[in-house]
Amino acid sequence: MPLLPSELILNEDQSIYHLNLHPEDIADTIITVGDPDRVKMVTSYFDSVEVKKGKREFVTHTGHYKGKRLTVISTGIGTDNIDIVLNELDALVNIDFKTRKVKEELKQLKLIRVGTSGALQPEIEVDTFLMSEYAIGFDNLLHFYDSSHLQYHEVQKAFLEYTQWSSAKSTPYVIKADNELLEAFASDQVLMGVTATKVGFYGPQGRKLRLELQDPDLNHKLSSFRYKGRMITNLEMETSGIYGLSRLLGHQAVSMNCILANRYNGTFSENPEKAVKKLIEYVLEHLTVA
Ligand code: R1P
Repeated sequence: MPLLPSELILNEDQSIYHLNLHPEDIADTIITVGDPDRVKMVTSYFDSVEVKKGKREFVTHTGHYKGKRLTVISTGIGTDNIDIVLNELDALVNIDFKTRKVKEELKQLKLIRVGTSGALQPEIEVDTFLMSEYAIGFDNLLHFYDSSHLQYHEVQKAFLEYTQWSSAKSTPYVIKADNELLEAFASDQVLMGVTATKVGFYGPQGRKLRLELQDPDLNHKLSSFRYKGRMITNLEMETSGIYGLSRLLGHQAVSMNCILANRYNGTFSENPEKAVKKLIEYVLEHLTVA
């Protein structure tokens, strides 16, 4: 059955609804960034940029870096946007827009998130590069998909018990990064961690400006939780959605975080732009071999 116009939405020029892209606009290797301005920061290192498109917070550039075709796309903030970006990127490669049917031969994309993040452990210094081996999702995105087979239920159970989790919030889920990409981006310059993905920047990440928090001790519970020698290392807002949907759709994904804040001891990077640029350079160098 062809996908109905209300389900697979195409613009008048046959580009995909939110991303405003045609299938030929994207490469098989895609860097995702949160901030639309970070797209040009990445492609400023490219030899050439052939595609520059955008709509809303979704800015896309495709070009070549050292002979490799790469796409850089901004997702904006949050896993609700990740739902749109991952489904539409997948549709661009795996759905035939003319017949509106899923292709028989599916393509696998490589997705590398280059984002910023806050550390939860006292010893993780600002400006550190941290690669998310696992994501623990405090968003509810994956619960809307048939995804129970992907989740690490034992860790989830241990976490719920340890934190005495209030069920009024969503149930956290745990997903692993792609092993091949973890290997490709690992080095002694990168710390391996477990990333907590949150649905907000303030309350959900334990920041109190004027509003009282439901659980003021939450960040402490997160940082003191241990499971088989692993600990939750950092907070951000997209990784669990990227890992979960990539696994379900058959794509490879890894999340690289530049630690700008340390939430445990209250410090913030003195030169965040420089730190992010260094992570971009690191990722680009490792991509040419990935
Ligand atoms: C919050 O300031 C934003 O920064 C982090 C969070 O995940 C959230 O998107 O990542 P980016 O710098 O990639 O946007």
